Amino acid sequence: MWKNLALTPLVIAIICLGGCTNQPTDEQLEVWRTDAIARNAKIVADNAKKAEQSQWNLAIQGETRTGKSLKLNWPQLQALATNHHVKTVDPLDILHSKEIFDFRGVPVSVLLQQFALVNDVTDVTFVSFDSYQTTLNIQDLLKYPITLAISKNNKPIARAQGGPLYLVFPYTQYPQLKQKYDTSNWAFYVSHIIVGTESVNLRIGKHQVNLATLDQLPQVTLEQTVGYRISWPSSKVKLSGVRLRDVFTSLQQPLPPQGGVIIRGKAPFYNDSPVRLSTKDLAECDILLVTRWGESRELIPAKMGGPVTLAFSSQCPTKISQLRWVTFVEELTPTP
Ligand SMILES: Nc1nc2c(c(=O)[nH]1)N[C@H]1C(S)=C(S)[C@@H](COP(=O)(O)O)O[C@H]1N2
Ligand SMILES: [Mo]
Repeated sequence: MWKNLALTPLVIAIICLGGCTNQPTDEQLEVWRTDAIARNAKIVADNAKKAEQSQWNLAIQGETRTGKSLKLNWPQLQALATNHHVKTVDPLDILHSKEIFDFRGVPVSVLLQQFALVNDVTDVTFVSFDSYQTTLNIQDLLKYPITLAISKNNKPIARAQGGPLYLVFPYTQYPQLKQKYDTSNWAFYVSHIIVGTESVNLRIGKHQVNLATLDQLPQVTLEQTVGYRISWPSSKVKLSGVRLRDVFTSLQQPLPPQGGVIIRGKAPFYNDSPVRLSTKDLAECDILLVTRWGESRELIPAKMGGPVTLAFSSQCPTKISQLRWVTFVEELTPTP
């Protein structure tokens, strides 16, 4: 126990302040110990919060001017946010839903003008740390000061309030925005902006795989409801793609029989909680990388989590079909 306590020397110093001749009682020791643990946890949590903000990045992907995705770090975001304010209610701050807050941040229009091919697309999709996504019309983003806020009433935005980067709409100044964009469009902890839709580019072990490569594999079609609801019909739809196990066979990269594969999507959340499937799971039922949907086999837009989504056939055993469908699949890593 004592060994795990980072403040142990301090605790001992406190114990010894009154001279170390009088032994503290076990109860007194227990109080000090609990105190120190609590203080220690708070320091660790405060540091984590500070680090979280200064280490936050915003990726801009899809139809960018350079054709490549780019990443803005925190100092760059701060520099872009110097003097832009949006004074609005915050409908997600349910305890203060009437109050008008002073948000400071980066107007999305500035990011689009600077980094995106604005004439080529209609949609811009925001992806958040927790894999939440919301899609807006680019003309609205160019017309209204919809903003990625970095501070609220002059304070950094706490994680619990949607920080460090919170997509806010100028509801108070432009009430008409409320009709088109409701509270579900306000996005907490935004980590990615996708202009239009990206092209398929998967990292699979040592390989980079594009759509042409996936199209050479046997195509499988499922007909079922989608495992996440955003932007999809709630009825059954056709989903076409390739079996995960066929991907590894075709790359001549057999998965370890006792191991499996880790699947990560765009959201940073997958770094801590990737979806893991065993080689046995993949043999058991159809687990697909879906690239097309509907009768006319349309490509999957960013609005629907595309270009590549991980899908489980409803024929899979419940322990598999209950797993999270991964949107914006980017990386498949074999594991022993
Ligand atoms: N990152 C992120 N932003 C989000 C959500 C979410 O789950 N994650 N939920 C949306 C929805 S549907 C609503 S109604 C509001 C409030 O969500 P809450 O009730 O889960 O706080 O935040 C929106 N923004
Ligand atoms: Mo919601």
